Amino acid sequence: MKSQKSIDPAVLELLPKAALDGAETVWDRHEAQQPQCGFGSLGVCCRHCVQGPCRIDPFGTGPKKGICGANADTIVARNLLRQVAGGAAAHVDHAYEAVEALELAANGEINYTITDETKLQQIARGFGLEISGKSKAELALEVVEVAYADLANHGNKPVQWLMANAPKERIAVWKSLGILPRNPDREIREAMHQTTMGMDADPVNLVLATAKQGLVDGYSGLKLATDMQDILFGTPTPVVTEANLGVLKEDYVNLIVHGHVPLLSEKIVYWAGKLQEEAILAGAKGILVSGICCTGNEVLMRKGIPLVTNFLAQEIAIVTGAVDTMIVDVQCIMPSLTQVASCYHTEIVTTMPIVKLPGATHVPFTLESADETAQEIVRKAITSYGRRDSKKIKIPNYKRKIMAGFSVEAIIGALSAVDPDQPLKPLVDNIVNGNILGVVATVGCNNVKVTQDFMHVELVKELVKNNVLVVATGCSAHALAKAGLMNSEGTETYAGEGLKAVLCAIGQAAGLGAPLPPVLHMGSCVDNSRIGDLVTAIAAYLNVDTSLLPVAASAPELQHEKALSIGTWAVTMGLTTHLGVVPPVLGSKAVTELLTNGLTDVIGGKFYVETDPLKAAQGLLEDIRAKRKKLGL
Ligand code: BF8
Ligand code: SF4
Repeated sequence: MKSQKSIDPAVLELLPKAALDGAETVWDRHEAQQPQCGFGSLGVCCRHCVQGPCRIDPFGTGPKKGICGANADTIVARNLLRQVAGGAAAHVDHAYEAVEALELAANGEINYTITDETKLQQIARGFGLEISGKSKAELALEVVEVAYADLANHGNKPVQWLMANAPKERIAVWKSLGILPRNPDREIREAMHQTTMGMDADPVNLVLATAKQGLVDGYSGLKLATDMQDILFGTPTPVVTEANLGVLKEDYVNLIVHGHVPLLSEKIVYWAGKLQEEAILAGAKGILVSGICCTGNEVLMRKGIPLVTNFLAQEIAIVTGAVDTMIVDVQCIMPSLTQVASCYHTEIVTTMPIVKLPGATHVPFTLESADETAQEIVRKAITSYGRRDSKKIKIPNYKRKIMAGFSVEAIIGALSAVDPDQPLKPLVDNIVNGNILGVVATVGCNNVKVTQDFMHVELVKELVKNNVLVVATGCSAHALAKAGLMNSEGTETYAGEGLKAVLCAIGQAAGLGAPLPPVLHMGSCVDNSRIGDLVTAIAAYLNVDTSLLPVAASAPELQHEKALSIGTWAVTMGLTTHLGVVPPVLGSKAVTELLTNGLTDVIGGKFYVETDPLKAAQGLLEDIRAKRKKLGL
């Protein structure tokens, strides 16, 4: 399977066209990079000072120390800490922008509304804020103040977003390990400091600092971002749409939103709706907005916008020749997009001051000018439609129906139809009676080192066959959507008998007239916080520590630093966390041992690396069965 580029038939159909059109893809560049550097792959290369670069010879008789004396353990652990801090920085920065947006919206300074007052109140209550007698705006400003207080915390008080939301048993564990984060910005700065030349050389201390970054990511990144975005744009409820390149329509203006932040894409969706007439005047049947990567997930979850494709096929979307404009915000945007676009009529529009691509059109996005910017971009797409070359258009006829929008609130809503007083009871009862063996969250990316979507899909098919309920986010969710695992037919085809019975019963009770899908789409990568909330709620309901639950996580095809930080957070939550791609740590036996075993006694969770999907499924099933046994199930 390794030699095949993708299991996605739409991608396979377009790859020869890319070659014909002269569009170089990620797979071409991956091939040109072979063989990739062994030192880098093992994590034993250091460039943290200008005496370097230094590299450790992991097998032979070459150097075992860098020029300063740092050994493989130090170098590997330092590199990992920097990567995880990099991922956390991306998520905290994302969250920060959402906090600012809520503040400006509450002050009436921008044209964004506070959509979900119930969520706002629920979050405010979590901080012990008084609700009664306050307007939405007043309460929002108080919540914003709490968020800013975390980001401006000068003392040693732990991050409030964590203290109010994390399970208390977990907080006790993190406190005893001395890894409770204080101010997210300070912790990220500290990680940079701790890993610079002449600092920490102790792999245990460095790995614990990495765990702390996981908590920064989980609570000041993921959780904070999701909370702010739900207040502003609404908490998702079930939606039905379609996924894969076949959602593009030849006779429509195709505008793709790509990136991560919904602040602009929400406005694009709104204005695309308003400006349909202009598209019709330009000769199209209308405007179709569709999404790639996590901003695609954001507008899917809240607005039912179809998914085009996931990370690895972002270039391939352009190869259809039918994409008029692709607008990007932040993260996971391949710099190659403009080169691919230059083979077609497609215009790439960058919007953020920290993401500019040579060859793209830059339309600066600010919250204050969001409506004008969105209109300008939609009109650009309409103009771009007029430049199409019909001979170059080929839209593969592959798409799958999907049901998404499974926020925790939506899941509880569906379960309430079975038991309104104790909504979690039907879920927990079915875990106890074995209809549901356990729950696995599959998250994260595509990675060109793996046949696109293969790990996600094969792993998950095996899990659901064995009655594991799967929840998914990010590009994993895209992969499973494209493979037909996010609709009722997927339940009929793939779910084991016990799981099927539960999904049918809940689907009927909730009035869907069909079973719930075997994989529940819980959103973007920052929405991994929703999975954290679900796990926290189940643990609280049962009054046990999260590390005891028959729950695991998996990033089958991870590529991004963000996926490493999310995975680290999952481990700190006490979960066994599978990685389907080997992270660059094997150059240190000590660090590898700490991550996959040594820390388990103290933290409860561990990384589990397995590159074969069926073996990985067996490993996760064993882990879940062992946890069930411990609970007496
Ligand atoms: O934040 S899963 S490739 S798109 S990093 Fe990127 Fe990975 Fe996709 Fe979403 Ni998450
Ligand atoms: Fe080499 Fe040490 Fe400098 Fe790293 S910090 S580049 S190991 S001298």
